[in-house]
Amino acid sequence: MSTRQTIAILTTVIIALALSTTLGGFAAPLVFAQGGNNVSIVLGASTLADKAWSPNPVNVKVGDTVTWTNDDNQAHTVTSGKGSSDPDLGKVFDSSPNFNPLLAPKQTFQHKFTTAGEVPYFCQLHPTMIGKVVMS
Ligand SMILES: [Cu+2]
Repeated sequence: MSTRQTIAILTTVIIALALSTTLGGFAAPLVFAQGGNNVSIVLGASTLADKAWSPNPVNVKVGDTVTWTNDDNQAHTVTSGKGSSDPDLGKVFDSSPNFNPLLAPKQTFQHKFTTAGEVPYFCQLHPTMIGKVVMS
């Protein structure tokens, strides 16, 4: 093998390593962002109306999973629908069918969204806590 060939091979290897490192560096935040559809139920949520959820609305891609975490110090529900009298209450998702189990502090609830569109949701215990998931 000539010195020139050796240098060419080494250069290729170095470029490949540099690329994989760069791509790896990009891939990590992308994966994090994809899994980052997290919604916090904020402290004092019961009186905060549409500020009870953060972020609100939450924008996701079809196929994404949203994780709600109860960061408040009292129980809540994460229930699709526009309110207690909505005939579609809980049809898309409901952390707490018939209020059981309630989403206690520190607990999480997850739902995977499979169709584009908007889904309003609220808390059955505090129906003024209103939120929205927007899927694109
Ligand atoms: Cu609540």
